Amino acid sequence: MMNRGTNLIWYRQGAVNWNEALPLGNGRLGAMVYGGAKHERVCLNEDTLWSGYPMFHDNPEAVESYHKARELALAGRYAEAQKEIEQHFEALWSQVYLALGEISLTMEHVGEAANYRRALDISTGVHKVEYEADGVRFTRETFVSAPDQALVMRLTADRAGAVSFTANLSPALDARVSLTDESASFSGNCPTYVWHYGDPQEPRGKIVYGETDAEKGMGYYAEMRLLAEGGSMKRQGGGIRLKGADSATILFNARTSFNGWNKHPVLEGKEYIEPCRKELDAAAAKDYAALKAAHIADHSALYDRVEFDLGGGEEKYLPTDERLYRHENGESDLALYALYFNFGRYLTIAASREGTQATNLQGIWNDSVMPPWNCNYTININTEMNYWPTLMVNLPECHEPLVRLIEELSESGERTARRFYGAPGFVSHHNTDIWRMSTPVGAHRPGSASFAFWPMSSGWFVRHLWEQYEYTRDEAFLRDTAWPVIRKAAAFYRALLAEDENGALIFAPSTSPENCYLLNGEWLAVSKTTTMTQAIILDVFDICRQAAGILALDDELAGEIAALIPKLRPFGVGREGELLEWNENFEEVDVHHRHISHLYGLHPGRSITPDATPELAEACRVSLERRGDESTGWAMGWRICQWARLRDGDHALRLIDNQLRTVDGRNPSRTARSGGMNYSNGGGTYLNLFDAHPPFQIDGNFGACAGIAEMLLQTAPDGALMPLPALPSDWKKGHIKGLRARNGRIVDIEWNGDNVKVTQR
Ligand code: FUC
Repeated sequence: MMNRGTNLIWYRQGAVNWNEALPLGNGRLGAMVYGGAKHERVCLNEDTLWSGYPMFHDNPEAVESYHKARELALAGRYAEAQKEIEQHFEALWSQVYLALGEISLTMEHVGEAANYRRALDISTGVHKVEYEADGVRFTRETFVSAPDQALVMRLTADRAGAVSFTANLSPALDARVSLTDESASFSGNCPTYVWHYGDPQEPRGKIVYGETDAEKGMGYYAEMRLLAEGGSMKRQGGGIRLKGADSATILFNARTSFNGWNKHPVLEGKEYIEPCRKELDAAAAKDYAALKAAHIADHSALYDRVEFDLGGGEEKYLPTDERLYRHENGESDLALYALYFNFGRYLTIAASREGTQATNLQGIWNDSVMPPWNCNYTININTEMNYWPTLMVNLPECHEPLVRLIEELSESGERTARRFYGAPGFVSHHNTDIWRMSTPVGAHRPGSASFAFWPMSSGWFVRHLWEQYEYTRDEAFLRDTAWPVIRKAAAFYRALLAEDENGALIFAPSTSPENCYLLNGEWLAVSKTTTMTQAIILDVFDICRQAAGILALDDELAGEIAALIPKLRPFGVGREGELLEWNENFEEVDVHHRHISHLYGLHPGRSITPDATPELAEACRVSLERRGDESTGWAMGWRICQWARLRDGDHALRLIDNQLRTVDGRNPSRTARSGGMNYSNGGGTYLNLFDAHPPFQIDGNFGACAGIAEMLLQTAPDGALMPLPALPSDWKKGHIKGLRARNGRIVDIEWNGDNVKVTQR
């Protein structure tokens, strides 16, 4: 029997805004369901709907500029190094992930709805609305099916002939719309480029559509079909009116011309209109019960792998918004932690399936054509965080979209290594998109080096390939997929290492993502090196060494790289005992900064542990204390993981509690959608359990999910299990079943006070 308290998200009212709607998805198609009784609204997405086409933002000045900046940084002339980078090294911005459109339904019942409820069962991926109106009981079930590649909505009533509504399908972009008595569709091409509000070149924002085929963006086609038992259907106005049916089914599908990261979506685009229609034909040929059964079987095969229970009382049956409000007022709800953890697993299954695109800043759910931060892949933390729980919660197949992104980036990034650094191997910076942009953004924008000059994501991604191996012990994967990328990433850093004043090896210049220090009253980001840079390079070299050993490779480069490890500049400790963030003990602009990049070695890296390097672990603790427990959504998610690695369960729980504070989305100044972005404190959770940066950003959901898994199970470097390494004192009794350990085994843990039972499968 499904545990409602840990698997059901439900409300006594419909969503009043997007952050109250509930997400459905099959990895490719995404839907946000509002569930209103009289008015239903479903915002739609397709995960390949991006602006632009393959472009390489070249900068012919870059190599020379990089070497100038390097000399300046090595000489301690940081302000000049930063200016050099911002004026001559950087290039253009990434493309944008776009909203597709929406389905809206207006019901014809006239009376007020009574006994209303809407619920998403995350164990089945089925959303259900139920209410009474005009003396009739109505139900509306929605899911997005992976086996049948369609959104399916079923409307029923307990009185014959009572289902009457008008359905509309509307596009978010400029599109051609067409309508029959049973179906509505639209098609078009995505913009070539979207200028964001506030961009120095187009401050008011601008959407540019191409004229010629070569300039046009992604082709797309979307179609909604209505099927009804009884009644009559007819197009009317811009929609389809269904009158007097016993029940009805709505099917929706969309496809684009996307044909790979390096293929022009029009000149070399894939067929998409016919395939989309054919998939709908096939779905329409099945009855609703068969569609639903196939969907649930597919979803639960992934979801049921893990089970988490902390007990809890009757409060777990309350509506989700009431539970959140109670919880932030200090009332106990242990099952809420399990629900929030399960929601992270649910979002992974709904947004990242084999063959689909990796999850972006909003997963796959976005209702804007000018979304915050382009709704792109921000790869200086956010995309990585999206995938932190995936392997731990035993969803290795859901990691595939990220692995593919990394492989493709390692191809596009070869050109960037060559054209921007004159170096071998590959490199990527802090943003990417569906076209696998690997160049630095920010051109000519003062201050941009703090985020744009960051050639380290290629190194961070090596860790993801390595972890895929650690958790699955798949040597063929390590050899055929991971190794070539690991080697190329290592080759890039190796070629560019410099010596610091003590002869230790560093990568210069460097930044610590998005953070700044004060020097002579000036905010600066660029310095000689940073702790994160060194930690990532150490990680890459160490993984390279280990992988070459496991694969028994006789590889000259791997041998040279292993020999460089002891020469890398070690981590430093600052005046207050904190882990040093830059190469010097600079005065920080913001001690509470959201990024905790310098702690990379503690998490997600493994070079700092309380056992092997207790002094450094202690320095990380001081750093975390100084940064504080208040931050943006994702930044609290990262802190949960860090505290778990420090084995302080009570502190980790304090961060989870902070992250579960509501940002209810009704107050625009706290909501910060589309326009303002909150860069400091104020993060939390929307009423639909989405993470609030604010605005909505999905990484925090995954960071917290991973943090909870880290609190319950870690694996020591020698492969030994560490059950319950950071168990909060409030979690007295419970079980977690089905997590994966780094030795590739499945682990069940049950505990009751000091009594702990661990089983490996
Ligand atoms: C990073 C963060 C911001 C935000 C953005 C999308 O740059 O510093 O907080 O999450 O990505």
